[in-house]
Amino acid sequence: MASGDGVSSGFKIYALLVLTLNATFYILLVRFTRARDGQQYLSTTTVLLTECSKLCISLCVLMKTHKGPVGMVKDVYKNVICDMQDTFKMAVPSVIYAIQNNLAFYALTYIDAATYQVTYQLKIITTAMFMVLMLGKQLSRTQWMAIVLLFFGVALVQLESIENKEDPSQQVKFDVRGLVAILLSCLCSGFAGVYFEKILKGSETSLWIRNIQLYVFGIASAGTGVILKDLPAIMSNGFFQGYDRYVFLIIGMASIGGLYTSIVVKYLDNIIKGFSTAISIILAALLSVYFFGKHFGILFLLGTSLVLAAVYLYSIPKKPEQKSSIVNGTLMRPKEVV
Ligand code: NCC
Repeated sequence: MASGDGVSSGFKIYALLVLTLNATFYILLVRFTRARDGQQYLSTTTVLLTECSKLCISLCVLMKTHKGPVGMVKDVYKNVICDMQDTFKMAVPSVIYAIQNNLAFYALTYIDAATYQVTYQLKIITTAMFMVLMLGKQLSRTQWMAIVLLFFGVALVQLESIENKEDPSQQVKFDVRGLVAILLSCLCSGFAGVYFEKILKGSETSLWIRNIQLYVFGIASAGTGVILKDLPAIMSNGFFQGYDRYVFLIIGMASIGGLYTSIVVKYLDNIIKGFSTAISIILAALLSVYFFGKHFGILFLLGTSLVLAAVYLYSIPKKPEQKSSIVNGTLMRPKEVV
């Protein structure tokens, strides 16, 4: 892996590993808390607390970079408060991410973790779509083929989930509301991810300043979500209703996942982020067997294999354009050149 950006390949692999493992356990944990009986916590409040925690962590990292609070305050004042026009660029992805983060909780109330994780890979398609539309990225024929393969893989997994629904012993939950939520979530993830990458890589502004800008608006959008959706419930049962150590763990993991997402997008890109989460499909599937007693049939395995094959095909780098050469005065086609 190229390392002309000041960080080692080891660090990039480490960041991808944290992202993947964290996402795997995060989805399992959200699914576990949404599937259990008892008073349910409000997902809007966890999204809001996650934004607050990411803002605090980003400020701490910036403080460490500046070796003290004075440099950090100056940096934030100059780049976040004085340059409001620039700061406002992050309002768009923050609103989209707030919607997406809430959709994840909604979806995981209706479908199981492994199916969610596999279906959510559709975001590779939406990300590719937005890469083409917003960054002018060109995709090779193999890469488009990979996208079609991905469709088939995901369709197979869904087929099995729908079949399993008839068998109560399998305890697989699949509800069309969950599917719609995932599809919307994929659009949000693709758009917001590519938008963030475009802004981040299109200017000199540091990652942590960009994150602070994003999380300031994230708090505002998540706060609006809390008021619009759950104000009456909070008035009657409190902000922290249904909270226990697992919910706090979810907030911690969501913060780690978000911050590492930003690191991976900065030093790699959105597509590689997609590969790393694809690995978590396999882990989530294996762990679902252990935690939820889920059984997988041939369709699930086939679908998952197709999805992974598609992810692999998509990652094959485009061949550099081969030029014809003149050898001994004869024009040779690329294959003929020795
Ligand atoms: O869906 P995904 O990420 O694209 O969502 C990105 C998450 O990162 C946060 N973010 C993004 C940029 C930035 N500068 N700071 C951030 O905090 C956004 O708020 C958003 O939550 C993935 O690629 O699949 C990934 O998936 C999520 C999560 O599993 C799904 O969104 C669940 O539906 C992962 N998050 C966690 O594991 C907590 C993320 O790490 C990878």
